[in-house]
Amino acid sequence: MMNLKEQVGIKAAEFVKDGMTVGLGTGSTAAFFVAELGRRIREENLKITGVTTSNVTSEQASKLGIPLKSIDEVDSVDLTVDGADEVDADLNGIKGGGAALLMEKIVATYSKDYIWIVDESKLSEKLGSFKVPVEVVPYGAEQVFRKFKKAGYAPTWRLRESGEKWLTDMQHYLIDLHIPEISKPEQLANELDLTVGVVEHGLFNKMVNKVIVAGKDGVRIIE
Ligand code: ABF
Repeated sequence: MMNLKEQVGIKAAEFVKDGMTVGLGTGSTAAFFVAELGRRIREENLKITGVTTSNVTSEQASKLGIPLKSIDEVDSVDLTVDGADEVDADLNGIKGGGAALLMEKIVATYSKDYIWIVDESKLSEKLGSFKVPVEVVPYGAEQVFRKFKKAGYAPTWRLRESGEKWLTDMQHYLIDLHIPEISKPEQLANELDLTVGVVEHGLFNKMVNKVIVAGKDGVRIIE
């Protein structure tokens, strides 16, 4: 019996057609999607161009023989498939648990079709069970941290095992916000967008076209 993440990864690959430019997401669920594309390239001679959302995914795709281009080398992306950390009833989501939110949001922005693949544990009525990652430039990051603390967002630094601050692929820090219930994700997103020093954040509001969910009753698509 395939695990839930593998089920949705394989299901999402059914939406990939020959000749597509495909955004390859990051995380353990997206890894099953990328693996299935690798299988189809090997066994069905699928012809696609991949656009990566992280160094980790680039490594996996290269090992699988998926041809890669950067987002700036393609006109646009036909379909991006990615994981998510939490999805609410309006299909707003939180991403960035895998520290790849900036490149993921860039690729998603230039994608004609955008699919998330999740197991049902990621679904919530309202966002807030998962922290909101905020990507900040190192210079002034401490000031931003204090601003979030004053706002009551219970910020924490994303740290490496060594205890050093995590550096993203784009060489920024991550501050995680712990806000138990986010009833107005678009209002919070606007506030973060206007905070000087913030590069991007993990609130992906009104971006995704469909969410493929695997649960105990099988796989379903929410649109
Ligand atoms: C990535 O997928 C991240 O944005 C998100 O945090 C992660 C979810 O990871 P997983 O599929 O391993 O739960 O896109």
